Amino acid sequence: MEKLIITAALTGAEITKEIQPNLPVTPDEIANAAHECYCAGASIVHIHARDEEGKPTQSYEVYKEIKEKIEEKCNVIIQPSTGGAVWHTSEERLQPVELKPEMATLSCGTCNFGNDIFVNKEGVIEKFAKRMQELGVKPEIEVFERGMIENAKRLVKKGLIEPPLHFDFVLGVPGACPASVDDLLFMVNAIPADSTWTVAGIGRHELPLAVMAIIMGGHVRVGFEDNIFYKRGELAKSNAQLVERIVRIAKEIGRKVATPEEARKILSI
Ligand code: KMH
Ligand code: ZN
Repeated sequence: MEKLIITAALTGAEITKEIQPNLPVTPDEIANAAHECYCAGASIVHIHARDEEGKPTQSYEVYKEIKEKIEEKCNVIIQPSTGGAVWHTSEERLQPVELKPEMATLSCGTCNFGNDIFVNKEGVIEKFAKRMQELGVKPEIEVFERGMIENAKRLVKKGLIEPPLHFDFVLGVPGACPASVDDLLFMVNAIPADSTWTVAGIGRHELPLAVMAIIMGGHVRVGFEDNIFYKRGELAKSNAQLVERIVRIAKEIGRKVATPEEARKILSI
């Protein structure tokens, strides 16, 4: 089995310091959290930027500062979000791709997102894919619903993304695909055979789906964007604490953890 790629989704766009006081929001906090997660065993950090008031921003400048600060500390794969927050315009969302990071997310469809709608029209998805292709940025295809896999396959047919594809199944978002074992299998069985995949279980689904992925040969995403608790009723101390647990479980199950260099090879970056 391939080594395990652990992604740390450090901040997200929805969580606040009020509900998770250890949430990294400033560029320094995000870079420190990225470094801690790298030291713990993460090979990818998924980044959402915040402005000086702590609100989600897709500002090129803020992402640049975060990227530079992380690069000063370690060679972890930096994966900015192009999803941003549900209220960002597509122009805002695309800005961090201009930094030519090794990877960026590419959400491949529209879905309910709690009481909001996360809008990704076909034309916007294609525009994002094209720009990533032009700049040599590897897309991580974010899948919140089954149909999004078909949208990604259409992008391949149109020559806008190239196999091997890398998928992230985000399961358990209220209003989108739930997070049962059957849901995960349904997704995994629908992707092209040469693809790689990771799973991001939301809230209490994070840990069981991560364990499933470790066993199945998939990869794992954990972090405050998806889940702020270490266990029921107990907030996590840091993103790194969540990464450390995955490393321990992987070791117990006999799955080795990938370094960033190994992750680059697995993902054909
Ligand atoms: N914040 C969500 C609306 C991504 O990073 O690409 C979208 C999201 C996906 O988090
Ligand atoms: Zn995200």
